[in-house]
Amino acid sequence: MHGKTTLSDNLVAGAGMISEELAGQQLFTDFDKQEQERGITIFAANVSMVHDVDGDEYLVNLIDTPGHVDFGGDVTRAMRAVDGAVIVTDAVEGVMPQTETVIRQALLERVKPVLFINKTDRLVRELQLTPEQMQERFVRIIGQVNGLISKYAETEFANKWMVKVEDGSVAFGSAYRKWAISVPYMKKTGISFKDVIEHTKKEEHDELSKKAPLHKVLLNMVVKHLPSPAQAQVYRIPRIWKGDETSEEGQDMIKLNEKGGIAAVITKVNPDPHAGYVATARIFSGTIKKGDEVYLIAQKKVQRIQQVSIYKGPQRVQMDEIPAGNIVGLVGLTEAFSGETIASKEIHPFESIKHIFEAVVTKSLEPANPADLPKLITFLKHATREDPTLVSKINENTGETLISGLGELHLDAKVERPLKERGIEIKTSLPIVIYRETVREPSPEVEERSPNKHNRFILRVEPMEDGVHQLFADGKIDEVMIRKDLKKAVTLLVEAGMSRDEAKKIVTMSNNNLLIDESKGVQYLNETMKLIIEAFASAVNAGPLAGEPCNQLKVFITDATLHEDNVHRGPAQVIPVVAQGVKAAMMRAKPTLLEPVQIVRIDAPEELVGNVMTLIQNKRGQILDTTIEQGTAAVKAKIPVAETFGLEAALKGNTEGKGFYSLIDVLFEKLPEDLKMDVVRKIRQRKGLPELMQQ
Ligand SMILES: Nc1nc2c(ncn2[C@@H]2O[C@H](COP(=O)(O)OP(=O)(O)O)[C@@H](O)[C@H]2O)c(=O)[nH]1
Ligand SMILES: [Mg+2]
Repeated sequence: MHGKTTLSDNLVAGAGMISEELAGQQLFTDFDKQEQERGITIFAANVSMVHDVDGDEYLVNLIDTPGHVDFGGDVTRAMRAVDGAVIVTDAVEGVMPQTETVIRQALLERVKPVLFINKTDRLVRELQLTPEQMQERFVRIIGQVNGLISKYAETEFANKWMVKVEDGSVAFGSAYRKWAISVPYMKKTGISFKDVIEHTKKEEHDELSKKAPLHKVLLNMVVKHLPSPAQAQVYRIPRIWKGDETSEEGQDMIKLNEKGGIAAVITKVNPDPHAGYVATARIFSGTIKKGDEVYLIAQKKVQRIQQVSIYKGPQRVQMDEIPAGNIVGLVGLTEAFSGETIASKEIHPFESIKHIFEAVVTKSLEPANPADLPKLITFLKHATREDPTLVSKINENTGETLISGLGELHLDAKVERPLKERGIEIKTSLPIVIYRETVREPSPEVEERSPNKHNRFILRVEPMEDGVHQLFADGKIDEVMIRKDLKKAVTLLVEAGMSRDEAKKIVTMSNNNLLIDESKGVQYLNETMKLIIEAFASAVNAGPLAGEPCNQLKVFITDATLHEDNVHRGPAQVIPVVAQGVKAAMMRAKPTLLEPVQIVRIDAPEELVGNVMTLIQNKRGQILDTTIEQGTAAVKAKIPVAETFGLEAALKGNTEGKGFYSLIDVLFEKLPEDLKMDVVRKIRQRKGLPELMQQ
């Protein structure tokens, strides 16, 4: 709501794609019906346009991204496709939790930020600030943004990517009134803050936007401060691609070689009534031509590209070929999914595009008419392919279809509403919380024997060190690193508090749980390890308490005796046995549940802050911090996700409709022990599992 789409309108109008008059009202990039009805951006929208800046022509590939935290997945994927980001903040509301999340997302992808302080007209008209007060406010917002850049940027970028008024990497203006200024532009044209305030007070918006047209000022800033693909790929490729940089394909991408082999990342997949599916991709090397055959690396498939196009918002313009550095629309890649790497030969895949927040809100879906089940399943398959922050799961035991997302709005906009539009009537449950199972203390060793009595496994479990868990939660270590570069992982793990001896014995990780082999000299263990890994993965996928995914566990293989003949130690003799062993060990290690909690910021009029506090306490929440500024209270609080359903409505009710909340972070914390057994019983009931025997 800070004005990103209105701002995009100005650029689109500046490129002659919509009329100047309609800019700021048409909201060209919010072309989806749902977006127009809800008045928010739900889907990232692409527009390629040519701009003349000081006599030179520039091709700008713009992506207007959603702002609502529930659609954050689209922002994360868009960041992979671009090299620069214009951070838009409302001059009145200032830096909000969403601004922090977007800056974090950009810097994770080494995308350089510049800052546009929008809705400056409100400072004049609503707050009636003097030029000095306006500048004070700008300095504060810029300070907060630079604080976030230094918090999330890597050392080598932190300083040089700070935004500064003097060099024009900050601009101020009004996307709605179509004007903007920056220090370099003020120096060049002589226009001043005083002029701006005068024109705004007299509602001479057209005069002002003629003197300081937003698209011109903003593009000057973009062209001067944001890198071209050639400049950006030098440092972005080593971050997002972990293949051999000295290889031919590595060099082609680092040098943006348009004549090199094709290498690109799919950042979005959209159903299209005419073309079937259109995959949006950022090309990092080579030139994609109509008719090219490309490898879909993760899926080990080859597909032919039938159409190559650039985006003009809702429309696509077909081209014969498009070179590296651009964002394209490709038809023909029916098997592609968001995050897939495509290339003209087998190459190391790009890093997976990981969203900052996990899907923590779940609903079970059931077709009103059972005959629609296949349609529902097909729809969910497509929906999760388009948006990987949606996770769908079918419970084998009950056939229950579960869909998880970042929030209620996410599930409504991307699942429930589109199903309705397709005439697939469904019954949905109330939102369900997915917990995590873990242990509070080390277990004793447990022994499990295979049904044929020929094999014996000794296992034990321990809670993971907090520091180690944080490494996984921050995405600093993942399964690929454990598999491909354990040496590097060991260094990080030891720094985070794990013993070197233990770290070196890690076999694999799954769901932020570790399998560690501390056995010595067990014959045939290596050749049985594949089955043990499968058993471990299935055990941590559904814990013993309530069948919820496990987390923050260390599982140890302490010893084993295995039959010399692998006929007697097949999958049936190993997998269920080891899985049972893990669960038995967990049950003897004070098993407990972790619940997802949200760190939120609640903004409300100062005089109603008491109501907000009461509401938080009634929701088993914890107040972390409260700041009061100019009559507005901002309360930072921690609230269990289980208590956030209906929070929006309760907050509106408690604050005469003036309060609103935004998400800062999502994490998992131990559920209070006195609530545990009641929650376990309810989950088991829902899943149709028998009562848990008393511990
Ligand atoms: N006063 C004022 N309102 C604006 C300005 N820019 C956008 N808006 C309004 O803010 C609301 C949200 O704008 P939108 O572009 O959809 O925000 P987005 O969610 O960031 O894309 C709309 O009602 C706009 O008309 C501005 O510069 N001044
Ligand atoms: Mg928008």
